[in-house]
Amino acid sequence: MHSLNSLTEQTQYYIDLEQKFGAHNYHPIPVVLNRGKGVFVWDVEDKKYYDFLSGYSAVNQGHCHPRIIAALTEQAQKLTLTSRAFHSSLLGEYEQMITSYFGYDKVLPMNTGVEAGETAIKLARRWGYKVKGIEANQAKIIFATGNFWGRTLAAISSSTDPSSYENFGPFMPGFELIAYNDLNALASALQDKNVAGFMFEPIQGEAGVVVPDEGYLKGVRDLCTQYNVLMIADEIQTGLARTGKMLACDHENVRPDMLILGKALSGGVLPISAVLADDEIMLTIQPGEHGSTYGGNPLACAVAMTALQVIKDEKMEDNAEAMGILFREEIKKLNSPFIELIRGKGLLNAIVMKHKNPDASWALCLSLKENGLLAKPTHGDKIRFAPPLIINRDQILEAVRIIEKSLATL
Ligand code: IF1
Repeated sequence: MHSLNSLTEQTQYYIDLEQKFGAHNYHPIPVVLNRGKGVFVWDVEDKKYYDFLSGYSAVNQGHCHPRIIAALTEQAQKLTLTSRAFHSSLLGEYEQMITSYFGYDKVLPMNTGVEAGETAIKLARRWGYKVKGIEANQAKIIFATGNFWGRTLAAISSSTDPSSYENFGPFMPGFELIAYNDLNALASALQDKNVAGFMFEPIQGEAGVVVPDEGYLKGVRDLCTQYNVLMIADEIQTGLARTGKMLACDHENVRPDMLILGKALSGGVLPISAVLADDEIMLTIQPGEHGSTYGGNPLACAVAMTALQVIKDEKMEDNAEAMGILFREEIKKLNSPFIELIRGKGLLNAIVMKHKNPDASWALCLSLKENGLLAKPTHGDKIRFAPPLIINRDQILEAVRIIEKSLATL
């Protein structure tokens, strides 16, 4: 735990407000931010930090990317929401752009990541009944242990993390769990004719950046094809150049039947998510059978089109690949007795701490904050390091120096 009295009264003032008037559903690092630009954020004391969390990969393009902010502010003066009761001039153009960008027939626009996950499950069930011929209300979706795809009752029904599901039951039926990175487990689960889909993360983010073996994604693709089960890739955290390719699935050249995007689809500006699929799946939902108030709103369309364009224009995939290799190499060179290992792809990395003290990762993150870098532990002994994809070589090297300095305080 941090010693509160060491925080300045400004920071303390804002933390106290949240403590008094906000739900206590988070335990943040004790820093109060009020400005962001590129790879940096500033706190209320005007102290500057490297952001190595990037809004959990929502800020891949960097904080307040000028082109994305320009798209936001320009569209905000014109038209922000029509609802889907009417057409808008931006929705069709956005749909055309994102479907050709990723190579799918159609897109269903939603807002948060978990809504997109729910949408994908509804589409998979509907496809299961209408196309695969599964008996009514018998459709099953397979998930991997250690998954995280949000906080709704359906999402926590597939969770293996007690802090996600405990005392929130009863749970959604028709969900089954298998071990992650285990093709035998998947093959046996898919024997069941009632299975409509396998929904998984190509790299598990919340679980602590768990990278499956080479060949896992290809194996999933082949098994789903063989057993006529939809391969549903949740790329909300791994997509949009984060892992050094536009999609994590691109590392093995596999094309999921359904692609789920969120987070950086807006560059961290507002919640935008999407499910992409071909007609056989997408058209199993007809008018009036699914939607949302803000899904596909003109403001989101303008922001998302620019957020997608800048990823390509600024070659963020290549930079993420190169800077990720540099980061992992430099961390390994530290040879720290407190680091068990570092793992990841592109700029989605995590260190696994080796320390008898369970609070070591929290203490390290507090020290990193003192030294000008923001990161947060995930699941105890792992610390995710995921800066915006625009970070350059000098900034990576400076960040590693900060990490080295903080490790020395343990
Ligand atoms: C929070 C975790 C990460 C996601 C994947 C769907 C969603 C997420 C792969 C749902 C959201 C966020 C939620 C956020 C912290 C962050 C997170 F720690 F919670 F698990 F990244 F690992 N699929 N992940 O990672 O998207 O509905 O939130 O827009 O504070 O809960 P959402």
